[in-house]
Amino acid sequence: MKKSGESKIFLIIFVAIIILFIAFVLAADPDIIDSPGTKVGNSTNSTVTNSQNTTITTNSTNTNVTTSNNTQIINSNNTKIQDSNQTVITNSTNSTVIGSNETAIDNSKNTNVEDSKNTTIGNSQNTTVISSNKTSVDNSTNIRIVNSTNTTIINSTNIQITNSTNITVTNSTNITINNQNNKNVINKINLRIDKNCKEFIRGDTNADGIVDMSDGVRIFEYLYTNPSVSLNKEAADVNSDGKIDIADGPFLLNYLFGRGSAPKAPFPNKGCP
Ligand SMILES: [Ca+2]
Ligand SMILES: [Ca+2]
Repeated sequence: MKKSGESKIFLIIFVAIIILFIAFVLAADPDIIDSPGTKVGNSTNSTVTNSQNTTITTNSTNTNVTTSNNTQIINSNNTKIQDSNQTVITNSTNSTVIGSNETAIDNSKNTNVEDSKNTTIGNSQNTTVISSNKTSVDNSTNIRIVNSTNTTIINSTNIQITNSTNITVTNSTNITINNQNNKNVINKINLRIDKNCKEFIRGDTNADGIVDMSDGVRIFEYLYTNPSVSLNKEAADVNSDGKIDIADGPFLLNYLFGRGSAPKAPFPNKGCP
């Protein structure tokens, strides 16, 4: 009798272990395929495929979403969204969005968007957008836009834009734009446009950092007595008409004596034209 009782206990423990194991596997690795309206919370390694209206919530990590619509990712880490539509990512870190349409990212960190279109990023940090079209960034910091078109940036700081076209920047600071086309920059502050130019101050023809009489004299010297004298030729086009000639020296002197208008940018601070 004793032996039979022990066997029963062992059997119950064995079955309990199997049930716990199955429960653990289901909880740890939910696979959601072709399933509408699924909610997943506190999970790891979830895969969502061909599904609609999926919500991944609260403290989930390593979630993969592929070819799905209307997915919400909240308070999650390491989420990958691919070939999906209408994805919302909120309060999350380390999210990657590839080949997707209509992605909204809010209050998140370390987000990468690639080959995607119609992406909206708000209140976020450390965002990279590559080869994407129609990206809007609002109230965010540390943004990199590369090889992208139709990007709008508002109220943001620390922005690098490279090889991108059709950019509108409004009320933003610390922006670096490299090799861009069709830029449209409004209310710019601390804007630096790098076209491989050496920064200069218009009028500072001897490049000593100060615009004064000696710069006017240097123009006359270059034009009339010593053409080999050191002269910053971009700075010497003081009236910005595209050439250095008899008009530039008097233009500068008139300004210095308070009789004429100031040179056009870059002036009085260093910059590129
Ligand atoms: Ca000077
Ligand atoms: Ca000129």
